[in-house]
Amino acid sequence: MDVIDLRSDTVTLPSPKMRQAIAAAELGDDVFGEDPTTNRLEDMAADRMGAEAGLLVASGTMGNLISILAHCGRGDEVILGDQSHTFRYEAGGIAALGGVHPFTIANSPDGTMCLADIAAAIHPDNVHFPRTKLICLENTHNRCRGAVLTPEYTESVADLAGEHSLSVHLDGARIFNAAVALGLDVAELTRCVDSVTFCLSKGLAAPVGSVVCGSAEFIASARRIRKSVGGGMRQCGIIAAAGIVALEEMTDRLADDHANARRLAEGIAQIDGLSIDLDTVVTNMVYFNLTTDRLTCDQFADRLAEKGVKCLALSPMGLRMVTHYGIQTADIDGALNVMADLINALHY
Ligand code: TLP
Repeated sequence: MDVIDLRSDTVTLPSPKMRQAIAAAELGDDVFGEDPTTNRLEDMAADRMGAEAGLLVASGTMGNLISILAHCGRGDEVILGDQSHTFRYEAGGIAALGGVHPFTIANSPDGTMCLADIAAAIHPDNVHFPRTKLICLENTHNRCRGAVLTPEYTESVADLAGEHSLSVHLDGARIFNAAVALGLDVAELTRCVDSVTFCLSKGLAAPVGSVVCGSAEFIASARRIRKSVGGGMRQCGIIAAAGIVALEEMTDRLADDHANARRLAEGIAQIDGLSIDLDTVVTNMVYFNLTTDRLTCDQFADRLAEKGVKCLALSPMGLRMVTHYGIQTADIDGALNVMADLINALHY
């Protein structure tokens, strides 16, 4: 059975060109700074983000962890959204490994946090409070249905941070999806932040890796922390080689994923028994719900999987499907047919 895997864009497999680049990569020991392919990727990434320097890390989670640990010491506080990936899905690493205190603010459905709420969360220098050091944003915003933060919003948060001598870190795991959706150069979205993590895997389809970008001083500190969490990788040019292809060839094609997500969402809207807010589908994420009580979301996801269509049931958000490099338009139509058949079968 052919499987249509819409659980996440993390399931993408490397392109043939990536596999060739991996095989041909020139290698050295990156802990000595001697892996030429990794050095090239880090320079390319920094250039794309408009930053001074870059650092290859094993994953988006590691990139966010290292960045937050580079900005904050033990007992310092980071302000972040209550729906943010770092707060929800990164195993509490910032608290467990860094002693960093998370102060959460409600994310609006569009992925923003209200500026007044952020301002109110910034602690004055007082012995009772953790020291506020950092604000974290996420673009695109995963649990806010792939919502895109605008450069204007990012700048307004950076301005507020600047007034209080705070830094801003951006979880830009899918920052290229945001840039493509807005029709902007990605550097427009990172211009005012102090650090950004973006993923080479996910929509860019590299098998492993993320890059942290920031000032040279920040990256030097992040490099030391990467070593301390065991992330110093030796001949990591084999990872970087695929990352270079990802940056050179895979960013523009994200528009195809967005078009497929739109097609999927419009098809879901036609199926009696499913509900979706079409306005929320702006990148490659499609969140929707069941309107029938004959099946829970988990049961629906299980039944779909039996028929070769994989998605995620994310209580209380309903179901999530994510389009990516491994999904063609015909797969979207196939998945819609399976969903419609399954829902129809419930009525008999
Ligand atoms: N997100 C994964 C799961 O962990 C939920 C997914 O399938 O969407 N930031 C954001 C915004 C993310 O969505 C993710 C992965 C990460 C960071 C972490 O990246 P990795 O998986 O490379 O550690």
